[in-house]
Amino acid sequence: MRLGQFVTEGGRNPQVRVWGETDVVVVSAPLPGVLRVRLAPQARASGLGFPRLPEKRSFAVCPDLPEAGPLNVQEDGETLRVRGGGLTLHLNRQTGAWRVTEGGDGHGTPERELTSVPGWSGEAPTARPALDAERFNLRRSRLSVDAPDGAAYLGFGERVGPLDKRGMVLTFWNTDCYPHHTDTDPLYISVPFTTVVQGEQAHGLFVDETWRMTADVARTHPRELTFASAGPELDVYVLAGPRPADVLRRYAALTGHAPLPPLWALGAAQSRWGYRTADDLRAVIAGYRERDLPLDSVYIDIEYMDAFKVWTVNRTGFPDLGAFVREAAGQGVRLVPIIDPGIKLEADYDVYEQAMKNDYLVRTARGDVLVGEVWPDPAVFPDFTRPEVVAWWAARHKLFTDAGIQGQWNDMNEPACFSLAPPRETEGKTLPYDALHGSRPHLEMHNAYANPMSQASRAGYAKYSPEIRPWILSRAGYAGIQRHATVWTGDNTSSWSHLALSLPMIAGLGLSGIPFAAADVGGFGGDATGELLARWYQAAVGYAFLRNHSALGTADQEPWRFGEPYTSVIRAALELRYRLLPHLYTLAEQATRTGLPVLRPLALHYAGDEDALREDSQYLLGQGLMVAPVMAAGHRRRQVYLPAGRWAAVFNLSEFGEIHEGPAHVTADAPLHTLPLYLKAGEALPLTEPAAHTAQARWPRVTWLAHLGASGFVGQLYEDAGNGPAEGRLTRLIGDRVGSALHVRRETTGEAATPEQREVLQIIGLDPVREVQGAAAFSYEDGVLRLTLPARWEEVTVTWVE
Ligand code: MIG
Repeated sequence: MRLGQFVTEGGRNPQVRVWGETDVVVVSAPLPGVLRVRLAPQARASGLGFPRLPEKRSFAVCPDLPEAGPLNVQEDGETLRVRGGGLTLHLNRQTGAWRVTEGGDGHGTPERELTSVPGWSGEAPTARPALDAERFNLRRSRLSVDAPDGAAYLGFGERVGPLDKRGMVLTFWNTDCYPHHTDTDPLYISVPFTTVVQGEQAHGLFVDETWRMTADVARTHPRELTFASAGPELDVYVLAGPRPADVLRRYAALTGHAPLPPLWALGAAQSRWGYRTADDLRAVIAGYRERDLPLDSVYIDIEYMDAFKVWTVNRTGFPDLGAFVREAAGQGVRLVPIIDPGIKLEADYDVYEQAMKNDYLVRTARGDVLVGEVWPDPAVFPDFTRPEVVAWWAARHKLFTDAGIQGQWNDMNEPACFSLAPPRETEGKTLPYDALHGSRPHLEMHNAYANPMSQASRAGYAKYSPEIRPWILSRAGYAGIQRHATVWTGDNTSSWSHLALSLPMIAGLGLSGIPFAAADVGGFGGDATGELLARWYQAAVGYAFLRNHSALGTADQEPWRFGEPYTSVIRAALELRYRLLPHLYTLAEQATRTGLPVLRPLALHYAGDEDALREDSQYLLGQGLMVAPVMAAGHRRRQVYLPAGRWAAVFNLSEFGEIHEGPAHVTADAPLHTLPLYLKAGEALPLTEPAAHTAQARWPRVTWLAHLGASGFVGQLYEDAGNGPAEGRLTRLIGDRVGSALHVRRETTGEAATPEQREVLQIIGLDPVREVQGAAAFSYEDGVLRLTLPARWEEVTVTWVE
């Protein structure tokens, strides 16, 4: 028998441990609807402490989870049944095969299988520690999971290609790759988590291993998903649905909710690798302001440093950083400097000296400090996997907080390394598999590297600027990165294919538990055109954040660089973004509680609809606003898919047109200045007026745009100071439809309403109005009712002619 014995242990965190001659399985129920199955094949030979497994330090799972749930164990011949968190593991002790089911607990719910694992295996480590990268066994532990016909596999982190990853072989190895293409794998971020959708039902599968890993998603074997890890274990979490949104909610509870970004970070941002001095940045800010283009932040790339030495500022370009931060703030603009992990190896450079003295650096397998090349050359690498290094790095942020900086971007944290001294081959431009983080090989720690680096950034701001809400952007990451940072999709190019690719990439990150993600608007590498940039700004209206960025040596790409009509089209897209901010900020706040991303693939809300499931050229903002950008040169119309429900065309949020009955494929007319948008019946969106930059997320003017549904509509608005603690008020706008009358009221929780707030309510989908009670003024034109609401209004009633 492969797994003969078992024992239930652990007071606070119950677990069932099962073992045989060589293998160990540990089962627990960390959260309701989540079962953890830790598999350690060949545990005896791996020296893992057989038949017990050592405590695991996860970079993904929240360190402060509540106590795990109780477990109930039943022996049934060779099958062991472990029930916990509402799920049941059925483990065949003869073969090691297992399944996880839900229901069937005698409470009337039929048993339903979530996942089935016919096999898992491992190989004992090689006798001698390998010095040569080629001798690492990259497929040391393997797990095969049944992949039923028709099941779709969403998520899996940062990937190109379609939303459904079925038929792809994915590698988990964070890679600085430039340029990437529509079939490049891997990229910068590794999240071994997928939501499996079968018909109406979904469940999640998360393999919490930072070791280099691959997932063969039913490619080699059409009905088998196979994970192969270079590590000794497979730490598997099965997450219940039933809907994709439930899977994401559970995954967020397990790996952490993203903190709320400050409002300014959601406004327009301008960046370029090539702005060298404070004067360059002044000119950029002036360029925006002169042309009445909204702008909230400017990013500062590596040239602000002194010889690419992190935590230094070159005094020629930036004679007084603090003064410049204040000057920009006076124009409503925040500065966001870059930080790279590589430290220049240079005598008397204090960052290097401290790191050397305290033994904070990554070492070679032979024990020397590892020396590579990044922008600083030669460069050494902090070992962020150790807490003392995180604390030290956090303290360095004082350079920024003293200057009044409130956000930064952590780049090159895969970590990227251009070459090694002495030269060696590596997989991707990074450190060798056998480099050492303390006693752990890089092969194990590589994918984790960016998480503690961004954790350090967050800790730095928390310590030195506790009153502000920091904005941390990271290029690389592992599962759980959302607790520490937001991410961007790295070095894309100024091409139509990359514009289109940005949507499934961002949506896929959202489906991987990272709700705040965006691509560089206009494209990083190569030269943009006016049309591309204009269409990109339109498509990006619902990116979680909106940063125009481009590479050194490429054509200028600020919004005005291509002249008219492009500048005006881009201004209109930016104004649309600012009008949408109350809705986007409300979605952002929801993301911090539900794990649902800001930019949502249709799959999230219409998983049972085959057309919606794989649609990746459109997205939803919330449940009810469909965004269908034009993403091809010269195109002036496009096909749009509208799932079940009624959808009103609300192009540019100002041109109200036809109402469509979904599911339907419709054609949208979209000349250059038009972004096709559709609002679902039953939804109300909070909007405001455009502004030069953001202020507080307490909007002096709110326009609710509602589409009347069969039972009325509902809208939500979250408001707070836009910075500092995320404590604000939530307003629900409720329209109840009773016959040919509509009663509108609002419910507010949290702090009192801003007295000077002025609200307007626009309602689409009404028949000619007969009477309005409770509004200060109203008009009815072309099927749109516009109501001006009096201060402190309580209820408005509309009746109409049926
Ligand atoms: O090797 O800092 O993805 O956004 O402008 C390139 C220069 C390093 C890569 C980042 C990009 C940034 C660039 N960096």
